[in-house]
Amino acid sequence: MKKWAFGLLILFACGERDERKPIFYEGYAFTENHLQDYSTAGELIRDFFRDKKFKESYCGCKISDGKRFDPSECGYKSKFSSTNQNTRELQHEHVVPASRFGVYFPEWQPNYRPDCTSGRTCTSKYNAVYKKMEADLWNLLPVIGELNNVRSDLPPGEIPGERKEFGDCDFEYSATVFEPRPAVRGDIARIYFYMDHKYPGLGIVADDNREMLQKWARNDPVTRQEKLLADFIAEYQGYENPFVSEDREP
Ligand SMILES: [Ca+2]
Repeated sequence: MKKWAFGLLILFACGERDERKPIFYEGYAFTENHLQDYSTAGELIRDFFRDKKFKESYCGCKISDGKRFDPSECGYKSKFSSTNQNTRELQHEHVVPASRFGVYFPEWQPNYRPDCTSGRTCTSKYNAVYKKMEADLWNLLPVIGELNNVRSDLPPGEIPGERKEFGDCDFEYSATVFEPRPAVRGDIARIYFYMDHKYPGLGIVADDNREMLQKWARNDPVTRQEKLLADFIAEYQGYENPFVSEDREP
């Protein structure tokens, strides 16, 4: 092949690849400290909660050692199984579900590569930007494993009535939304506003949830636990969530 023709071919191939490349994340900036691994992020959050006598988010149960919680005072009872490990374990919930931003990556699409078993594993394996988004400490809260499973990818919302299915724990869910207890609604709203601000173009906060999240943030101002966690994350990751630190009106 002639040199110029080869060059043209390369140019064409690059041009074609550029066209297919998703542009939504090109402007996303990460600090040097930003983790690239979700499990390390979870461990860091777990370390933060060790020995602080803080509360897990969905039921307000006291966290005993970063990995477990004490169900005696918060009234949580498992719905699905008392022998299920997840009912006793604390996990680190993506407040904005990973699928909420993951679906925008080409690697998330079915059959992206033959070695991929799911969109999530594939995107974690092949997309460095996604990995960082998934490991963003600002998006993690400690919650009871069972409720993490139940919440799954449901968006936050309000459910009429008070149908409690986990003992006295004020956590409700339907086929379309989950409703957290009032004391953590502001925390969740401020995380949604952070994620929308940090990763624009994905509609994380949009017309259908903006007003409710603004109301949640107003009615549940920043508390000591939320502030201390924010200080820890800001020091580690290198920047603040302005909706927590500056009390910025979302
Ligand atoms: Ca709160």
